[in-house]
Amino acid sequence: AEAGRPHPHESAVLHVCGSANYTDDLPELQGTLHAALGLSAQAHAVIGTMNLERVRQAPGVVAVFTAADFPGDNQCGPIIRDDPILATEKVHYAGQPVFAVVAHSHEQARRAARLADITYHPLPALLHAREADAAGSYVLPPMHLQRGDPEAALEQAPLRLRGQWQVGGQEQFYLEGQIAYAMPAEGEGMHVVCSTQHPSEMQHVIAHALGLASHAVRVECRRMGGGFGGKESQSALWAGVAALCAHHLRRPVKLRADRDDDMLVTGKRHDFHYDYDVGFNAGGRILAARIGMIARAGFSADLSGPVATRAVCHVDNAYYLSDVDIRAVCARTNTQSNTAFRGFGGPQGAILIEYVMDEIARQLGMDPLDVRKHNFYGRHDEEGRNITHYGQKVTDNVIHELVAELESSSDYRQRRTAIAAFNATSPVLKKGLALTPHKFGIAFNVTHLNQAGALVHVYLDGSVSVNHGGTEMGQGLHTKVAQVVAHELGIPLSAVRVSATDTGKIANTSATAASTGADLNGKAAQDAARQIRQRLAQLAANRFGGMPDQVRFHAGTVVCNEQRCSFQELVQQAYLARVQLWSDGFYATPDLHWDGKTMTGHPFSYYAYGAAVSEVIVDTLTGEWKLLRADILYDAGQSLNPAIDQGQIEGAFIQGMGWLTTEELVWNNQGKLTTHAPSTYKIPAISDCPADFRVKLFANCNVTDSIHRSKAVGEPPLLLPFSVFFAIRDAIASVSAHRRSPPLTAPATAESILRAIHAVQTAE
Ligand code: MTE
Ligand code: LUZ
Ligand code: MOS
Repeated sequence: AEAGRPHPHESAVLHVCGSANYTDDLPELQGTLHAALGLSAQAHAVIGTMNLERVRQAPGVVAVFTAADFPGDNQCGPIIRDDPILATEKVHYAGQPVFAVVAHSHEQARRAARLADITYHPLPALLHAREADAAGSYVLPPMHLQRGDPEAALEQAPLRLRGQWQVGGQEQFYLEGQIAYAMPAEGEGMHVVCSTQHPSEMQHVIAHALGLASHAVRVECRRMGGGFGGKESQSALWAGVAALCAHHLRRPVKLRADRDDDMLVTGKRHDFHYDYDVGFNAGGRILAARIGMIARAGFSADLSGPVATRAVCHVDNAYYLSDVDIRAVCARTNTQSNTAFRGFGGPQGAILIEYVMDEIARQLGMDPLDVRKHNFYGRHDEEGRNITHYGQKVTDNVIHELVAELESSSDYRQRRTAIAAFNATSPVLKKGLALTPHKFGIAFNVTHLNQAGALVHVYLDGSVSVNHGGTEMGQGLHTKVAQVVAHELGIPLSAVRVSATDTGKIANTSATAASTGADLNGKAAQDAARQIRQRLAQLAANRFGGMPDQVRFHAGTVVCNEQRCSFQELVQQAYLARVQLWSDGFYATPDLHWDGKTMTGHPFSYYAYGAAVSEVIVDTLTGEWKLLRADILYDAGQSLNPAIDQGQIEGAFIQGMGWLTTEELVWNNQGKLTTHAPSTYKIPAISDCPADFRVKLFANCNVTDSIHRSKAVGEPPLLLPFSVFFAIRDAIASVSAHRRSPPLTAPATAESILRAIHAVQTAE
């Protein structure tokens, strides 16, 4: 059985040998030209005059295009049409693309793009989320969710905690930048190879931009060097510009973003700003909560609506909140349009309640773990305390068992004591410890996106080609889907190959996002493979006698009525008998619904649980710190591939740790992003991984009928490094012998850590 085995990533050897092809590695067609973008120098302005003569005259330049050159819609907004591909009369953020220049070489195009002479009439710019909120500047109407009587419950609560907090944004920092290579096809057609999580959306944007029917546009992606949400909607600008240039010039045009341009142009994870008011009892149990969240959307809506919705649906994290009032707004600021990033608002929702848990514990002098446990959703066999604030019943809760196992396997209590002893005799270096859990809802919260298609082709030599709507960004989706098909047909994994994602093969696909890639495409591919297996089983039963459903497919052999033949022999017989050896497959996740007005329903198919314990050491004189050890227990259900899942968990953990610690986005007071390269924006390095890193999968089986009863793993582990942040906070609190609660905002950079240390010291 191929499902469930720790096979290496299908491209692992190619990856490490440097021979896996990314978009920029494709051999260039003869006559290929290169484009670059001219960016707005201002955060908010009316464009006065745009003199592009010097750009046109620059060496190697072939053409210059602006918004006026779109035969169709100059538009790449994924949901709302507020996102021009190239700026029109106004610019809305510093870095917004205003024109494209095409030259013989990449370098010539980039040099020419700097020569534009554009005059601007500046408009007032809103740069901060709170400032935009105060001005009532939003990209979407506010969201509101209420359950119970939070007003009364807050009044009656014996203890109360009010405050504000914030968490920063995060650049996706995919190693392969945004890129699109557009090749004119016969007639007016266009073939675009690009780095995207959403080929169908690219097809639609290009078709609309060029005024073509969708059938004239084909978009293809073999793999990405990372997407992390940043190529869900925002690959469209690059695909749209490359296609525009290729359309007019009838020559192949490649647009490859330089890292600085990529960071200046594209949106990031939304920074969130919170106001909370929580009532609780002396045991630390939350009785009521009023929570306001401001998500900084940037200049346009993009995916901010579903991001804020996911944040609202994750403020509970693993905790039962009886009476709540939650408001969320998407603030319009004159900055990049923030977009999907691993977790998609879920981390920003959940970390607020974890901050509240930590605050309550510090106020009550309790171990934060005990406060957390006291607030968990009820055990799965327990009625009451198991309906989320948005009305979905939690039927698969394993957080009690999972946290108990991790608490014990990580020696949490013993280490807590040892750390207290260490801190008592260490004046400068302080250690901290934290355990944080997560519960993450799996499914697109936009119900109709939960569908997928696949094609399975069986060739006469018994080898199998699979195509499905999902994209490969390093997460191992193609490996998992190939495993599902190999399992279904009872053949070795080496007999199955997944080909590039292609809009010409599967139509109307959803983005590979919301961690649903394997859930959706695995089921669709299983459906296709199953149909072929059933035809083959019927044939075998006809030949050998017996019932079709008793035919067994295993390890490349077919057994029927005590006779056996190879899979390949049966395939050849099927061909001669004129039996169809390929099939399509389709899947739509059942039982999902959502009412956007009341923010209630059943948006998720199931929940993925996990928990982590982190131990850090902080230098209280410099603010430097190190993660000494991390223990993780993650619920992947019956994992489709434990090796790949472990990689996803490790990667997400370190990526989330970067978000909450060293990665800081800084805009100057003119609205220019000053951290637009790795020299000023610090992502984690291999040296930041803990020397002692213990990742385990929790023994579980999905109660929902997911693909082979597995659970998604792409995004949820990004919530595990909350434990790193709270361990740092714990270390800082020890400076005041845990009498003060450190005012630590995220990211906990060295500066932020020093500020918090200073605050607890001066309060003493
Ligand atoms: N892993 C790698 N190596 N590269 C990526 O870009 N993206 C993450 C996650 N893991 C990503 C990754 C995000 S944001 C999502 S939504 C999921 O993978 C998408 O893939 P899946 O649904 O197949 O898990
Ligand atoms: N919802 C969601 C979405 O939960 N995750 C996503 O990535 C997404 N993308 C687009 C629209 N809704
Ligand atoms: Mo992932 S943020 O859903 O692409």
